[in-house]
Amino acid sequence: MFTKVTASKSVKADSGGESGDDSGDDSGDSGNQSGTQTLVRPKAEAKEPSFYKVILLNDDFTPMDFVVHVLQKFFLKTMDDANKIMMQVHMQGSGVAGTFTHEIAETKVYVVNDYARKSKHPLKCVMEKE
Ligand code: TYC
Repeated sequence: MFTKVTASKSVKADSGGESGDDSGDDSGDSGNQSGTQTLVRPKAEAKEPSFYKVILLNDDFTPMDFVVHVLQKFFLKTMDDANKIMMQVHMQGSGVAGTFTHEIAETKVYVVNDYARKSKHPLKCVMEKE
């Protein structure tokens, strides 16, 4: 992919009346009668997004049912998958609820922590680069 850059040699903004390079100039320096030059430079390639794990942390007080409910409500897990993830967190201390781009992971962390806090449970959710 290339970007067209027009660089003016003079301070004059427009010599008037000319649109496009119809000067018949095949010299290769891309010059024309208006004193402008068209430079072509490679455009920066689009970067692939990084992914982030959204992780639930264990605690001693949040009810298991609430964690299962959170996994279904915010991570669209089936009852079966939600139970497996909840038990993984309960037994191992943490577990992955899902993997997302940075902005989505940040939003999931925010809404889950906010929901837990408003429900008066200490459940915590964090994100970690994959
Ligand atoms: N350990 C909690 C209990 O025994 C259950 C629990 C599971 C809490 C997962 C948080 O992310 C969590 N009630």
